[in-house]
Amino acid sequence: MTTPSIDLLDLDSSLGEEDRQIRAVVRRLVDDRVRPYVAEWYERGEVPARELAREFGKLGLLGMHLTGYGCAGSTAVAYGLACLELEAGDSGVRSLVSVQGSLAMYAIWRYGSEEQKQRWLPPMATGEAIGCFGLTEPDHGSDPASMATRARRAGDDWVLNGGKMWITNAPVADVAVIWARTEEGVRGFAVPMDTPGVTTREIRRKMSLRASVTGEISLDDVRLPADALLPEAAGLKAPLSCLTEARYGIVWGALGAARECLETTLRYATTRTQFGRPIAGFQLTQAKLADMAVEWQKGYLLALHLGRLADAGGLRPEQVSVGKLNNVREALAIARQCRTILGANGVSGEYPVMRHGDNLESVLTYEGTSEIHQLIVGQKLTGIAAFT
Ligand code: TGC
Ligand code: FAD
Repeated sequence: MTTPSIDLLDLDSSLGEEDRQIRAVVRRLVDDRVRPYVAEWYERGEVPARELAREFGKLGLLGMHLTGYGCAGSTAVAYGLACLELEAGDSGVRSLVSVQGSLAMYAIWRYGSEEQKQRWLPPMATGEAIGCFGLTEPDHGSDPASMATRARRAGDDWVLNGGKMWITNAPVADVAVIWARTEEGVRGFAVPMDTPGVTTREIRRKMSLRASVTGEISLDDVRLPADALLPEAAGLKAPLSCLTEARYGIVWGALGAARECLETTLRYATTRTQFGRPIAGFQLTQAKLADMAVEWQKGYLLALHLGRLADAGGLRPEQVSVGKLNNVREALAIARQCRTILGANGVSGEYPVMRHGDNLESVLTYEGTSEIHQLIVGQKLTGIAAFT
């Protein structure tokens, strides 16, 4: 059965040919390599991250919006569409790609030395090497300025001590971009994960993002050569600028999770009968479907607008916050509402809706909680920072 389109405003018609082609390729990849397996990965809490990274690398999805060093140099809109399609499969799969490309690779690409770029970016673009991004700590999440991880100079070397928590890809990573406090303020380091003193432990029993590998990183007298320092990254502004990149991908990704929920629900509601008629024929169901489709379209318009601002070189961090706040919040509301329409089947892993809803709980929290994004927008509106 064909799914009715939720693109009521024909927004797709404004996409360029290349953007559509990239979207079609990613959609096919998700159909072949994610959709048939993801419920099982989710249930087991395991995902073949290395295998997937290589497949994504083959298609040029890793760091696809970056230029040089084996990266595809695509438009921001194309990168967004790729995130949407990946997250229609599962938020964890999109996370694998956005942490690799927008956080770890972007940090090295933007702030690294030429040697660091040559060493890490080509194998990361192919998926041979996996990266992670360590900003959050057990006691410092929303407020990374208070981080406790320290880096001190020891001759020409650096010695790192501390710990990072909730780090996507950490247990499977070859390199971690670690942010630490030094005497000169916050600095970033490209830390090979096999450096003595680096240990990682997987975080199990997550009830969300189960098809994503998350871990803790301990740094115990980790001695690094001087060239591990990202020379151009000085101050908290550097990691925060990486977050802007990844948050942009989430603006789009959340729409993918919501689209999957909505399309599943439309198919379900038009075939499931109660009281002698399809449940889609009840006014209460149609009101829910209409409201969700309207919100989805508004989110898509917003993502397209932000993408076009980015492609024109003028996207500001607080504009990305507007997108992340709105699209994740609405995607979660859509997932919850869709679940009601599926009745008992809504809680079954046979359907993707509850998995997406559970995933979106993490998406609402990571990359800046919804409250943090409200405060970023509030600060822009009022000129008053209300974080402390
Ligand atoms: P504040 O004084 O506001 O800013 C310090 C400097 O940074 C600049 N800045 C930014 N630059 C680029 N992009 C941004 N988003 C920026 N936000 C701030 C700012 O202009 C300033 O520059 P300068 O030149 O004046 O020095 O810093 P603050 O300490 O008051 O913090 C502000 C706050 C709360 C907004 C920030 O700390 C924050 O965003 N907190 C949330 C933390 C967070 O989002 N962590 C995410 C960790 S990574 C992750 O979750 C990955 S999930 C996996 C996946 O993506 O799939
Ligand atoms: P807290 O900061 O303790 O916040 C708890 C609550 O208090 C929230 O509701 C928050 O909004 C609220 N709050 C905090 N401060 C304020 C304030 N000033 N005003 C109002 N309310 C406030 N981090 C990484 O560095 N790299 C990763 O790869 C990564 N991957 C992740 C993967 C998953 C699955 C998850 C769940 C998290 C990941 N994170 C990662 C961590 C994530 O970025 C943090 O969880 C997030 O920034 C929030 O920090 P916290 O969990 O410590 O919550």
